[in-house]
Amino acid sequence: MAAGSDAGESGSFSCAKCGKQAHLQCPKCVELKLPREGAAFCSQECFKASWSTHKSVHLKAKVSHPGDNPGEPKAGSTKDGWLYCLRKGQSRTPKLPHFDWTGSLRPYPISKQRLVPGHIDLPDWAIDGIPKIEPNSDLQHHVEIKTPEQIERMRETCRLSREVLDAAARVIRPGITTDEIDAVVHEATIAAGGYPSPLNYHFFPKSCCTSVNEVICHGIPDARKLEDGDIVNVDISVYYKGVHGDLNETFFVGNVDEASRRLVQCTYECLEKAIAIVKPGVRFREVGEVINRHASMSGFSVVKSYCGHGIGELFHCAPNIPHYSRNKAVGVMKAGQTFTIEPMINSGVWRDRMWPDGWTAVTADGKRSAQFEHTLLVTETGVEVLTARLPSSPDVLPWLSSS
Ligand code: EYL
Ligand code: CO
Ligand code: CO
Repeated sequence: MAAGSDAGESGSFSCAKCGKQAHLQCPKCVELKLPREGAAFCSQECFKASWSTHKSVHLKAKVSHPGDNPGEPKAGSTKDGWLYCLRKGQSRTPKLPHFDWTGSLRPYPISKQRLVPGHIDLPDWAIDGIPKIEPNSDLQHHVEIKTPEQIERMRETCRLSREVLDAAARVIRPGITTDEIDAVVHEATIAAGGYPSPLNYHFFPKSCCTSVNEVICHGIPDARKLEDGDIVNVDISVYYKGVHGDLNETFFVGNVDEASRRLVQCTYECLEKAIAIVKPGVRFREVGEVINRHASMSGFSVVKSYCGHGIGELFHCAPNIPHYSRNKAVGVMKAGQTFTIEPMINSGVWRDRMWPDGWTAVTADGKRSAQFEHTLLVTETGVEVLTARLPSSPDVLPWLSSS
């Protein structure tokens, strides 16, 4: 991009780079109607030299006023800005797209992107939807051993993530929309000074994932009201103090049938049994054996397309941890590693399909799916569950209730 001449504007500005009198204006700042101060340059050289830092002001402006993004339909053009999501950030449509839906669930319109206040520290995808450090990092191939200082930050962020999930759990009831749950998650996260990691990650439009009934994972919070008898998974990730925490739970909405209750409890037990084997020297591939054994024994199947993952300063990194048996995961666990285990268990076939929105993964047969996730730290003697339930956590998983 080249800076344009400051035609028609009176008043004088100094170059944001060198302080000399400026005659050029950043065209993107003009388009976004940003203050001229800090957007003026004396020369193309100073404009180019400032670009790597200057461009962030455009992105911050877009996050603060996402409704004004060029190319996005204007709010109010259809039903107050509510539109169906179609393909990763590319376009939205007021019409339900054609698809061979596998079950009875359908997408509903989604609300405008939520704002993040300026004082919150942003991960590198917050502005333009593209993670930059993550895909190119060595940590995609080598499992990092965290320092005591990194571990302490992980503890803090994971506890915060747990508190956000608990806030969401407390509002789940028939009649609430998954968008309203997303609002609770978003507000609780920013109130604590964190950034909701899913927001704009690969253009994901919301601050958490809400996966109802046959949705396996990555469901987009939308205008659908939860119904009596639904099951809903809420997946929370928070970025705070430079590290991510990640956990999810599946909740009952009102009165849920016996088969669904068994599925959800079995999925919880799969995660518990997997966590129980975590200690230095154990092969990552063993996790899938334990999970598959318990799920298949109960007559359920294990999703293969989505895996547990390393986590820390990156949202997703090595190791990759499949939840199914006879997997080819490499490596053994070592003290100081942090990763998630997040089994998705189906009541019918293991196979998944993708909705036209490019995110929502559903069961191929339309039967229900459940998931639980924790972020874990391998210790010298075993494992620390960084996202463990707290004394304050709501009593919403009936099989954990004493009476
Ligand atoms: C965003 C991006 C495709 C999440 C997790 C939100 C979804 C589908 C592209 C993993 C990967 C959450 O929480 C996660 N794991 O536990 N992508 C995620 N997105 C997204
Ligand atoms: Co998650
Ligand atoms: Co995860």
